Amino acid sequence: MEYSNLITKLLEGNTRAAARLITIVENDIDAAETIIKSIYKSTGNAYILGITGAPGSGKSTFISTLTNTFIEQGRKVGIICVDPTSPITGGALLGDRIRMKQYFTLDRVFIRSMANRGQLGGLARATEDVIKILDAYGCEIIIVETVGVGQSEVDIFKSAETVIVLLVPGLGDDIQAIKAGIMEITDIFVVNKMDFPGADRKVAEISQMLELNSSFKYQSNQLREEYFKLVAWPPEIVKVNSKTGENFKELIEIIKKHIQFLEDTGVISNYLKNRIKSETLQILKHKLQKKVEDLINSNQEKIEQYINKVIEKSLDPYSMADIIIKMLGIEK
Ligand SMILES: Nc1nc2c(ncn2[C@@H]2O[C@H](COP(=O)(O)OP(=O)(O)OP(=O)(O)O)[C@@H](O)[C@H]2O)c(=O)[nH]1
Ligand SMILES: [Mg+2]
Repeated sequence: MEYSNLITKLLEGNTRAAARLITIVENDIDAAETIIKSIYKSTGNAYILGITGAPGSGKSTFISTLTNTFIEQGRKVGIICVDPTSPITGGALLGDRIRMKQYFTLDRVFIRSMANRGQLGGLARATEDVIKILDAYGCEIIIVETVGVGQSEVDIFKSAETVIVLLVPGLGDDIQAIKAGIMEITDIFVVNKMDFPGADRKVAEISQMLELNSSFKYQSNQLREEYFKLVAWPPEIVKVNSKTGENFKELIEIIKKHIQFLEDTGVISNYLKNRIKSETLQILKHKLQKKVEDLINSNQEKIEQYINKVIEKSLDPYSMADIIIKMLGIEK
């Protein structure tokens, strides 16, 4: 098989092979299919941590410090920086790569930036595939960072076992901004820059918001619960200083506690089911769309005739769609 050499090297923990394969799955969905099929059995060992926060909230600094802690524990860490807002890998992320460069020499951290280059099958699909490659490569912890807060994060974080949102002391604007979507899947709220004035007030604000939204505590992780009626995890709040590492011990304890919770309650296997379900749906959508496009391209004359019939009103678009579905060999 075309990629078997690279895959063998990947499974041996070869960094270059991981980088090459990631580039391939990002750019070629057919190749992605071949690659993921053959590495799938070697995946499922990584713990995935999703991290988001407004620009400037300190995500890069926070991730650096957190990664350092994991490395000290002897872990191998993968970091995927996803930017759904940028059509190309932006300067900020490149800057991050340079700032984080110290890790490259350690051979224990693999950093990759991904932007929304209109990936076939979507950015979430590409991210899922990159996660699997890093998992097979031997990363025990995979950190997925996204910029900003919105629906795209919710899709990207579908695979994350723990979701962390970074907020900073000051006006409550960032709280308002995260209310839509991401809120329901947040497991840990981190008030970063605790050395700034107002950190405690921010903690209180978050706590108030969680309580005000009366049923929130019981509805947390709602998006994941929808199908599986999971036991709710009341979100934790912790303040840290990412520059000095202050309170990271506490943070690590909370992360451990969350992992323990997921395992004790069996929630973790529900996450996996949910993830497989949504991932398969995405793949199906893409495959069916491609099949339809291929069919239309190779039956242009016939399609033209049907279009004319619709114009003449002897056919309507719904019936035409049914005919195409029949042509695909799928019964309605
Ligand atoms: N005082 C203080 N400064 C911090 C802390 N964490 C981050 N910073 C500073 O905040 C600024 C922004 O930090 P970044 O880590 O680049 O933030 P970011 O969220 O990655 O920013 P973007 O990538 O632009 O979205 C930098 O100047 C950091 O040094 C902290 O805990 N305390
Ligand atoms: Mg950054």
